[in-house]
Amino acid sequence: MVDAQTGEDLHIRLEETQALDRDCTTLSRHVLQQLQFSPDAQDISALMNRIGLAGKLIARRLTRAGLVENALGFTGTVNVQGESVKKMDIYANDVFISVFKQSGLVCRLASEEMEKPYYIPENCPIGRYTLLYDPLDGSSNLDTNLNVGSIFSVRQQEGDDEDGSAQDLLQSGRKQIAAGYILYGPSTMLVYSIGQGVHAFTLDPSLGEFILANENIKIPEHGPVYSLNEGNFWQWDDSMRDYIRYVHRHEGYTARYGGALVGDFHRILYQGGVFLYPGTVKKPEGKLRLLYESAPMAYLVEQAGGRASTGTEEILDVVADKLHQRTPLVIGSKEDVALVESFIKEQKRISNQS
Ligand code: AFP
Repeated sequence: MVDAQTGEDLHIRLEETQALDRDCTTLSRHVLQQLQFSPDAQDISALMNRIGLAGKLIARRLTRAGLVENALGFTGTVNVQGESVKKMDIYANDVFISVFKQSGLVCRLASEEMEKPYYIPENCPIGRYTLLYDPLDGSSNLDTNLNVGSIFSVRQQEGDDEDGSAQDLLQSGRKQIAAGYILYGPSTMLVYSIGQGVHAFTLDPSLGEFILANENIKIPEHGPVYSLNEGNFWQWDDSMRDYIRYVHRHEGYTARYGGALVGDFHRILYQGGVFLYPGTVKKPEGKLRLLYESAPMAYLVEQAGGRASTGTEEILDVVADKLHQRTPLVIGSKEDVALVESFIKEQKRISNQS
C-alpha cells in the first residue's frame, strides 16, 4: 500500500515503527511496565538495572579475557564447596558486590563463592532485599571459550540477622520475589521473572542496553532434548539408568550437554526437554546448589509453564537446611519431568517390595 501524498510504502513505514517500538523496550522500562501499580516498582526496576550492569561488566571482561594477562586460570584457593576457584569467579563475585554498594537497595548478598553472606552496612537497614547469586556458573568452560552464565535470585530481607547466620534464607524457593540469569554466549542475554512471566533481553553492545527480545516465553509441554552428564552413568541409581535406556531406545530424543547449567537450561526453555543433575551414589544430593542455582531456575521454569523437581519433590517446596545446600535437579517441560519422576517412583516401588 502506498501513501497517496508522499508515495511512501506504508508497509515499510509500519515495520519501521514496530521495529523502533521493540528497540525501545529496555530492561528497566519493562520492569516498570510490569509493576505499574506496585509501590516497589522503582526499587525493583533499579535493582534489575544493577544486575544488568553487573552482567555488562562481566560480559565486557569475558570478551577480552583471553587477551588480558592474569584474567583466566585458577587463584590457587578452594571455595566453601571445596572447588578450585578461578580468577574470573572472584572477579564476577566482586562485580555483583560493587554494583550494589551505596545503592540503598540490597542489604546483603549471598553467593556460592562466599562462606557467609556479605553485608553492605551503608545499605542497611533501608535495603529491603537480599541477593543470592552464582556469579559465574560453568566456569570450567572458560578455558575453552565456551558459554558461561550468572544466576540470581532476590528475596525480601527478613529481620536483621544479627548473628549473621542468615537463618531467614533457609526457607522455600517460593519466597523468591525475582530470579533470572545472564547468559554469556555469542550474544549476552538476560532472562528474568518477577512473578509475571519470563522475559528475555539481548545486550546491544552499541547501545550498552539490554533490549527486549522475547516476552512471556512459554516452555513446550514436551521437547526432544535430554541434557545430563552421561559420564556419571555408573554413579547413578537404577532409576536414572533405566530412564537413559528408555530415551536411547525410543525415537525423538536427542542429547545436548554443554557443562554450564545456564546454557543448557536456556536451550530447554526455548525448545523443550529436560535437564538433569541427579544425585550419585557418593553424593546423593548431586552437585547443584539449591539457593543459587536450582531454586532460581525452578522459579523461572514454573513461570514459563514448566516444572522443576528433585525427582520426588518440587524444587520450590524444598526448605534449605544450610546456605550452601545441594539438591538433585530435574527441570524442564512438564511431560519430560514427569517421565523422569515415573522412573524414580517405579524404582522406589521395587525397592519397597524387596
Ligand atoms: P563449574 O562452575 O565448576 O564449571 O560447574 C558448573 C555446574 O555447577 C553447572 O553449571 C553444570 O550444569 C554442572 O556444574 C556441570 O557439572 P559436571 O561437570 O559434573 O557435568
